Amino acid sequence: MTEGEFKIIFTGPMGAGKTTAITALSDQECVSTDVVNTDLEQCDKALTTAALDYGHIDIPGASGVRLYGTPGQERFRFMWPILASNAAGVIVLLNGQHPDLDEHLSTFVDAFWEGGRMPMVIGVGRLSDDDFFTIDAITEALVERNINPPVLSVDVRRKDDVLLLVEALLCQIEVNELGLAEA
Ligand SMILES: Nc1nc2c(ncn2[C@@H]2O[C@H](COP(=O)(O)OP(=O)(O)OP(=O)(O)O)[C@@H](O)[C@H]2O)c(=O)[nH]1
Ligand SMILES: [Mg+2]
Repeated sequence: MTEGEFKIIFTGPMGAGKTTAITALSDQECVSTDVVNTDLEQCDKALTTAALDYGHIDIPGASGVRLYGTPGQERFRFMWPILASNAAGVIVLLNGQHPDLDEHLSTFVDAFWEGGRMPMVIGVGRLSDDDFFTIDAITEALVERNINPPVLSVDVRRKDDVLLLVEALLCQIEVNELGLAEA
């Protein structure tokens, strides 16, 4: 990694849009490891990530940010800690319309939260403009766990939406660093 650069992770269940988000945001050609999706029951789409996604952005006034996407499928779960190693923060993407939304939230928060050490932002996709209920329900579920990462609605196909998630995460990273410095 070039000095001053840091890495952030996009994670979440299959089809939440990790590959789409990194592709929308990256200012370099992305590396993708998508293969044919044989698990159409879990998510009806042609391809699925087998190892990782990789992209990169320059943030004005800050250093470069390396963007890594995890696979969503549990069978590639062994990649999650490998990718999370040395990460500055994690963006959990969820499909707000999925019937297993609660389970997805628990699975990915538990896997990446690291007892509060990992700065985190939750991005919820596929919500209608007037769906405040889902964001509230997710926020409440997180409060019940005594954690309060920002929860934002996102369309992963829109670069500006994804950039907002990254900026929110950069704020969380800064807050964490200040907290550590004061501790
Ligand atoms: N119509 C619609 N499609 C969406 C929306 N958000 C995401 N998508 C689509 O959902 C799909 C998400 O696929 P991927 O980006 O491959 O998802 P992933 O999270 O990388 O999935 P895995 O690698 O399999 O874990 C893409 O085809 C997106 O275009 C939305 O709000 N509306
Ligand atoms: Mg993917």
